[in-house]
Amino acid sequence: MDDSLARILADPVMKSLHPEIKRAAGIIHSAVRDSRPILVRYNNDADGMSAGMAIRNAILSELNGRPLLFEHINNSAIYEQGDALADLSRLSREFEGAAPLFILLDFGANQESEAALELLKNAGAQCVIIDHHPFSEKANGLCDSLVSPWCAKGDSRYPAGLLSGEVAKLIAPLEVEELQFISLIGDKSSLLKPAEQPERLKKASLALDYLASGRLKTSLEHCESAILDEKKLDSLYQQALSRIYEAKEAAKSQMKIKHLENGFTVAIINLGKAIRKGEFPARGTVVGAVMEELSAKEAGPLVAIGYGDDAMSFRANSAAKKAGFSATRIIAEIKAELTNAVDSGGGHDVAASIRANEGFLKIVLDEAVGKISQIPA
Ligand SMILES: [Mn+2]
Repeated sequence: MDDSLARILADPVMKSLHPEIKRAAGIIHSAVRDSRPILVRYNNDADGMSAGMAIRNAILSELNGRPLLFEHINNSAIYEQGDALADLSRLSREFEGAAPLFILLDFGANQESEAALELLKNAGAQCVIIDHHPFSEKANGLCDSLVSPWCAKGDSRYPAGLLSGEVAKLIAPLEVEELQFISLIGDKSSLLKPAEQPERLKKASLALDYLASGRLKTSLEHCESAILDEKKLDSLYQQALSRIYEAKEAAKSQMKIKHLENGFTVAIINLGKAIRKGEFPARGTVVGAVMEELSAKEAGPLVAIGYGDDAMSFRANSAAKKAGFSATRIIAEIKAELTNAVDSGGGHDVAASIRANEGFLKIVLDEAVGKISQIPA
C-alpha cells in the first residue's frame, strides 16, 4: 500500500472508527445475503462519487447478478423528505415486503436531514450513513449505523470516500486505494500533502467534480469507466479546466481591489456572473483560481473574498497568513458578534467560507473587510 495512505489508515481516528466501519459493512452484507433492495445515494462531488463507487463495487461483487442495487446522486448536503418518499415508493413498488437498505454517502447526517431519516425508519427501512460533516445526535439515533470521524475525535479531514473504502474492503476483497486518494484530493483534506497527490488522481478528482455537478444524467458506472480511460479522463480534465478559466475571467470582470493601510490587499469579487448555484465550478474553486493569478503578481498579504447570493469564500496567500490573517478566526468573530447574520461557516486559515442569513451578506462582507483592516501592520 502507498505510504501516505497507510499512515492515514493507521492513525488513532481511523483505528477507533474500525468497530463502526465493521458494523456498517455487516449491515450491508446482511442486506445482500437476504436479497433485500439497496439504494446508494451519494453527494454530488468527487468525494461522494468515490464513496459511491467503492460501496457500489463491493455490493456488486457480492450480488452475483441479482438486480437489487439502485443508485441516485444527491444534489445537496441534505436528504430531502420528498426524495426519501420517492426513494421509498420506488423500492416498495418493486420489492414489496422486503425491508430496503439505504446507504447515504457524504451527506445525510445533519439536522436538516432528520425528517427524511424519520420517514425511512417509520417505513421499516434500514439506513447506513457514511458522512464526515458535523452530525446531529437525533440523526445518529435515527439510522442503523453512522460512520463519522466526529464520533472518534476526528473531523471533516476524513472524507466519505476514505471511510467508504474501508467499509467496502470488509464487504469484498477490492482495490479501493485510488478512490480513497480521489476523495482526499477532492475534499482538499490536509491529511494528504500536495506532494503525496498522484497527478492522474488529481485529474480524476477534478473530472469527477465536473461530472457530478453537471446535473447530467450520469451514473457511477459511467463516471468510473470515464476516469479509468486515459483519453476520456484527459478530455474531461481539459473541459473542467476551461470551465474554471471562463468562470475566473467572468469573476475578474466583477472584482474590486482595495489596498488597506496595514499593507493588506483585498480583492472583493461579485460571483453573480461567474457561477451558478450547484454547477461546476463551485464558488471556492473560482475564488481559488483568481487568488492563484493575483498572488503571482502580488508578494504582499493578499486576501480574495468571492460572494454569491448567500455565501462567500475566502482565500489568502501565505504572506497574509504570516501577517496574522486567519479566515477561521475572522469567521468565528463575526459569528459571535453578529449572531443573527451568520448561518454557518468554517474552514482553514487560508481557505474558508461563510453562509449568511437572508439579507445579511453585505453586512458580513463589510465586517470581514473591517476585520482585515484591523490586523496590526
Ligand atoms: Mn465530502
